Amino acid sequence: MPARRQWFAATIAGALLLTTASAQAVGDLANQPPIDIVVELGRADGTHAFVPNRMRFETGKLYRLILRNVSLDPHYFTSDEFAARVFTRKVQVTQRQPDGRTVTLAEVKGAIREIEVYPGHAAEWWFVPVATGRITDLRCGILAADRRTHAAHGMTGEIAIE
Ligand SMILES: [Cu+2]
Repeated sequence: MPARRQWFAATIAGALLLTTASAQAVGDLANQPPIDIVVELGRADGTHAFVPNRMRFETGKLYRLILRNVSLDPHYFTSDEFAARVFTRKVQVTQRQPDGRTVTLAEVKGAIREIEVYPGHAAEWWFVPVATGRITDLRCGILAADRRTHAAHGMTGEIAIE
């Protein structure tokens, strides 16, 4: 390739790279395709737990945290530390149809601190983490039959935002 043409090709490649880089830098962070994370609330055998009870997120990425209650008890997903470190785009209340499709019943916008999901149902928390930290206050505060909280029965969790 002649030197002049090589220079031209390199300049075009450089310009394309620059365009791509700046497009990523100024993009709307809440409008990127979401990364799906599923957390089950409670177990089918009646154990009070978050499954998994350790989560990891990265700042700047959009997540769709699917909270699925697979038990016969209502459960909370409560974490003040987590709520303080994310930008919430929306929360969607969803319902599985008999044909397997999931439809959205409601969309809630604004700052969210906790979500309660009823037995057999699910909610989706769409958010972008904006601050890092190791979060240890994830819990479910619902009282069990023995008047102790689900958290006291082990329904707690840890979240890392990196
Ligand atoms: Cu619970």
